Amino acid sequence: MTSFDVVVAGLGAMGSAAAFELARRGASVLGLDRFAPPHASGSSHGRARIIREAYFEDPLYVPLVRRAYERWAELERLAGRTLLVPTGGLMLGPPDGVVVAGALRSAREHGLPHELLDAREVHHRVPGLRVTSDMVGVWEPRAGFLVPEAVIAAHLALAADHGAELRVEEPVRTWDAAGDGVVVTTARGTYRARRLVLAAGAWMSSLLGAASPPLVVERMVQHWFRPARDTGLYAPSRFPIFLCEYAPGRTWYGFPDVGDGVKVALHHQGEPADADTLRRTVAPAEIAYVHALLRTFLPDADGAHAESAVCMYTNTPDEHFVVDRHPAWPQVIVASACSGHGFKFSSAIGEILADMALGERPTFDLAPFRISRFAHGVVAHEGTR
Ligand code: PYC
Repeated sequence: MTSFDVVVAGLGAMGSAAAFELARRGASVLGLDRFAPPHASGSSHGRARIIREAYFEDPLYVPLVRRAYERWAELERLAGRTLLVPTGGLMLGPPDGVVVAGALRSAREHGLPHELLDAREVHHRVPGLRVTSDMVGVWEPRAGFLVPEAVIAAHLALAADHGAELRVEEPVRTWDAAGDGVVVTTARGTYRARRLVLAAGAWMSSLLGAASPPLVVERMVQHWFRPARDTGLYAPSRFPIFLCEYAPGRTWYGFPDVGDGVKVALHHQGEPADADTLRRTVAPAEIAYVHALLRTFLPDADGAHAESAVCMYTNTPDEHFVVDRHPAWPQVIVASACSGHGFKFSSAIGEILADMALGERPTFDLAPFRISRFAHGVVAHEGTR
């Protein structure tokens, strides 16, 4: 049986970053994935993922995203290509809404550069965008987007350069704690390791069994539209990433046109799904719904529908991450760092996972991300059998 220091199960956003960081630190690493990443069957495709700093979800993410920015810059240097496109960002909605009030709180608590704009000022700053007069916008200059497929490819290429063995189209079937290590079984082999990092995204519950936090996979649809006229209003130099709370509890988001159309999507509001039976077709009504939002908020982008792509969020009940050791087996590290807002952090989470796997103390307080906060979902078990 081949032995490794660490097996990483799942080579998407988090797993690829962890595999790179572990291999770079000299660990022997086996990375396993059910597909051949980067791929379009999980949670990290779509050519653009938001990065932003005035984090409306909770100020606790600000130090983490700051570290992620440092790591993205390093990854760009190592990969020799652009992976993060700065555009600035607008967090839009009513002044007392979740998005605007939350972004302001994070910006103020962490002294982040930002501006609060009224609806007229939003349109003046970004002529491609119109918000209703009851809305305001928090402008943050460091926001932008990451190119997820290129990021994952870069992490994997660098992991391989540092000696990681990456086995694709080889899903983990079972894992079992063995002494203070683990034995991992796939259709093609059985591997022993000192540590196991589970970063399986929408497949996480099946790998954790009864010990899983209560994760709900949500079907999400990304759409691309061709601006009706060539106004230049949606070029990355003139149009930032945005998140907009357009009704209480309802948010959508978007990106500039980098040549394939303006990309927009609803944030949550998707149907519960199963990763293996995900509905990948997109109904005309889903496209019509987004067309209506474009007509109101980005009228000059409301042209022909070009493309849609289905992906998945893996949500915890409080939408905060799980980054922790398995409750029964500390040699198993669980990273479900998603709930639809995880990608931007993956460079920093990879570093944290490497720290945990190699017995080093992570620099971040991981208490908010403990599995035990969902006490009823935590049951010690004998691996996956
Ligand atoms: O994390 O900024 C984000 C985001 C917006 C929509 C999906 N994720």
